[in-house]
Amino acid sequence: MPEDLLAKITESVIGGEPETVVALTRQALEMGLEPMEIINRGLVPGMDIAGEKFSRGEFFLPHLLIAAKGMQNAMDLLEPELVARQQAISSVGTVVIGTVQGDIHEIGKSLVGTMLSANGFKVHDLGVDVSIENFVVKIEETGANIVGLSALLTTTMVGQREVIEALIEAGLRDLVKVLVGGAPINQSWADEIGADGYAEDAMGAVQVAQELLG
Ligand code: B1M
Repeated sequence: MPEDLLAKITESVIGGEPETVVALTRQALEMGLEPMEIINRGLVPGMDIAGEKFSRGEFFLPHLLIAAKGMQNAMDLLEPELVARQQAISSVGTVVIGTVQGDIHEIGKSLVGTMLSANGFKVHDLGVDVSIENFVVKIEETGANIVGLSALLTTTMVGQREVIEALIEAGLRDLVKVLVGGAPINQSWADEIGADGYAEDAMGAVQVAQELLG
């Protein structure tokens, strides 16, 4: 049953069993489950529960790391499937994406990058803990239409504002749309810092990016 399999994926993410996560993810694909369904109903709930346990002091950093390893290994399997399922469209725009300075959370940012790429955007992923200068330099170098700024911590979300300020200073603000996201981010924060768009998840990011480029 797909429900049972998704529940087992969730459990094995929480239980810190990366090899089982990958084996079950492969099984789910073979059963015909859609990659986004496996991500949203199997893997992400596992990460959320691991995060909640961490907040309650039941889990420590090594638990989060091993849970993340399970999800990342499963994503290695799912990413080519995600890309293959989308229609190849000629490039609809260029995106520079990264997680802001001081923040090393990678999985959500990478998923957003993969979905943008699968939907025809040319994506330059700068990785995590990206300095303000690196964002600016890459935007100049690539002539990107959109910059995607991910932040997972309340202490690093201010980095999104700092990138916007640096873009204004560099005279690039009118040339590039700013898309922000990450667990602590919401529309009112995006409005407050003068971002052009906010998305709650990876599919939402694709939709907003498409809207931003008209
Ligand atoms: Co961290 N961590 N973590 N962590 N971690 C959170 C974010 C936390 C909520 C856990 C908790 O306490 N409940 C908490 C933040 C609290 C806060 O600030 N309010 C937290 C903390 C406190 C920390 C540390 C400070 C812990 C410590 O050291 N004491 C530390 C900080 C390190 C740093 O960055 N400097 C830390 C470290 C880590 C690990 C390294 C162990 C690991 C990351 C490993 C890795 O990425 N390679 C980790 C993990 C795994 C998590 C949780 C459990 C899961 C994050 C994740 O990957 N989710 C997380 C709790 C949680 O989120 N439930 C937590 C799955 C992923 C698909 O979702 O990243 O939300 P997400 O991305 C979504 C959306 O947010 C959105 O779309 C994505 C896909 O749908 N989105 C965008 C993301 N970016 C977007 C960009 C967009 C648009 C949408 O446009 C550009």
